[in-house]
Amino acid sequence: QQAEHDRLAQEFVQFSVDSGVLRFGEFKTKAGRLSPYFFNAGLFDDGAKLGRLAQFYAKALLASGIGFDMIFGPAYKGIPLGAAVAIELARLGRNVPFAYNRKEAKDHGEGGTLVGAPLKGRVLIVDDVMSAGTAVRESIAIIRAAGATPHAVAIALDRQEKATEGGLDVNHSAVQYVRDQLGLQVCAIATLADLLQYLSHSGREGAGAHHEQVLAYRRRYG
Ligand code: OMP
Repeated sequence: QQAEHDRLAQEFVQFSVDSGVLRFGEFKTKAGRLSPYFFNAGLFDDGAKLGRLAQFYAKALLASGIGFDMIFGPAYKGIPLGAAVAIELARLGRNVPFAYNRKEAKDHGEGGTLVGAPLKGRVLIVDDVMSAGTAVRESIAIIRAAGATPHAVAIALDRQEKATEGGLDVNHSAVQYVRDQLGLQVCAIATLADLLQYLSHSGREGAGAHHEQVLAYRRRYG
């Protein structure tokens, strides 16, 4: 299972670099950290790339053995991701209900902030990236408020960073917190460790320097 994860993860990192989704440079993260790399899932920006991305999520999910009753895609980026993963899972014979939220409540028509299937049972959150873990906490609150059970999170990239609390870094990773404190299972197509592995092998120009910079970032925030 580990070998299968590693193979899929390396293929996924390569796909992300080729698609311009994973870039190297200087970026500020949501938690205010200055990062030498950034993963912008919005750049999986055509039908073929979205379809391939959904295949990676579906394979990682099936390999993880995580059980769930439905999919929730948090606004905004989780909406197309959740939809694409739901379509791919159905194609593989595992059709599950799908829902997403609006950021702004609608005051006419059907009203409310939730769209799609009613939230119930064990809910799988499909999102793009986890860094400090604040985005996933918002999804968990929405699912609980609807009376359903936040059960697992599927992400493309786990940046394996320290969580924050009240804006301050704490001494456990965001994923550890989500697993141990919030009790959710986490399935990531690739992690920071996979990215480092890729950079240490890649023949790409600048890979050596990027490897050093990402290692330094991990020493500070990992
Ligand atoms: P946390 O809420 O700190 O876990 O950050 C997750 C969010 O940060 C993602 O949903 C993205 O909006 C954004 N993000 C990326 O998309 N890619 C990255 O490489 C890093 C971040 C980030 O800002 O940490």
